[in-house]
Amino acid sequence: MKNNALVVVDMLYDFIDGSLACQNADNAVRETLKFIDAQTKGQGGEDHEILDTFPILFIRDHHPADHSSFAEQGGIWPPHCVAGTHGGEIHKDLLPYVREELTFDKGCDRTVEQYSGFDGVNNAGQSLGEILELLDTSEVYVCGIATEYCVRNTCEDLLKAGFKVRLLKDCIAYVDHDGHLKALEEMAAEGISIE
Ligand code: VGL
Ligand code: ZN
Repeated sequence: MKNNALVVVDMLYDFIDGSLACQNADNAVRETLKFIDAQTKGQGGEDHEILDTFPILFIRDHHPADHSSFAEQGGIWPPHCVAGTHGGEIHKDLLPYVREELTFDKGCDRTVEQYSGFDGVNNAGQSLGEILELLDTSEVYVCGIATEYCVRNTCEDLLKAGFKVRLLKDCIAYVDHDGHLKALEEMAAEGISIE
């Protein structure tokens, strides 16, 4: 049997309405919830029971307060998604679907920038790729923030690892609209399915 999963990239408050608020973020969260709902149709039961048949994996940008990507340290971004702050938390409407072992943190090392969810690890030190293999996943839906950075890098690494990647275009937010469109075009050319 073919197993599907959903990877939700960085749907965190700093990217939604915080220091690095992205365009279309509120809408992307709403559309993601609709997509998850559509997967549960006919199943009945509680929200979290969907996870037994359709795993949902969450990526979190999770920086120390002095991360090298921050402007104060010579980086290109305002401070964002600092571990332990509200800005680094997953949007509350998605929390019913969050499981600790399916949550992967990246950018935790001060000196390293990590845009790809593939670099994230869960609290047991397991990587996203490792867990997708364990779940016997072949097709991965991707949504989240931001198209040009973490969404793109995550999709490309998933593709390289051999997964069929289906990017949900209504469920993503972006830093710049033109950059978003260009990234979608380039990802489509690479073999990522834009849906
Ligand atoms: C991201 C900028 C800085 C992202 C993360 O999630 O796309 N962008 N850190
Ligand atoms: Zn970051």
